[in-house]
Amino acid sequence: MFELKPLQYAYNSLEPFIDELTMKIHHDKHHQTYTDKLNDALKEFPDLQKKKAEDLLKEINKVPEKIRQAVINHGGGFVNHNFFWEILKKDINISGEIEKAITKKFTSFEYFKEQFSNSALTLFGSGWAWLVVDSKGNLEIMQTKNQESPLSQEKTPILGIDVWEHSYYLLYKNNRAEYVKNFFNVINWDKVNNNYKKAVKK
Ligand code: MN3
Repeated sequence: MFELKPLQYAYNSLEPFIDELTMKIHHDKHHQTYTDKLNDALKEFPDLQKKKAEDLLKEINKVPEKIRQAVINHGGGFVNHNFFWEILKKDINISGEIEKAITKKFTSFEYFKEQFSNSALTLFGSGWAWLVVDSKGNLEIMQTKNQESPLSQEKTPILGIDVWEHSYYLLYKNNRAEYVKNFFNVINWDKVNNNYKKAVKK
């Protein structure tokens, strides 16, 4: 059985950029539903229940066809949100190896910001924009639809933004651009830096 971990910080700690009610509904309701539905999908598959959810997504083609789409959707939702809560924190400036790597790859932080924001804004419908490390250790910006995970494409996410409307609609209404702009105030760059170091060490 997969379990929803409590949020490791107060629901209001990302205000004014992400509001308390959005965090409550997003974590306690949406993330809980992905967790429940993942467990539901795996009900008849005790051997799969023992695996790490990340590993199910990495080897998605080994998941029986009957439940594969459910694992993509709800396993993805479970894993993506676990990841998302951890990369959020206010007042953390970019530094360390990730800063060097971003500057090297994108020529400047500002240009990276523009490219990442553009990716988040041009994603049609529901999904995510990501900064990932590919199998050769290179940084790359990518999008995924719905709850699809970069892990299923041999990419390791190190930063991601949820652009489903449930992640911003209460505070920003239809204004995804404002949400994306403010997202840069709540990136936990220390965590992203750790994610990066782990991903390139593999
Ligand atoms: Mn979400």
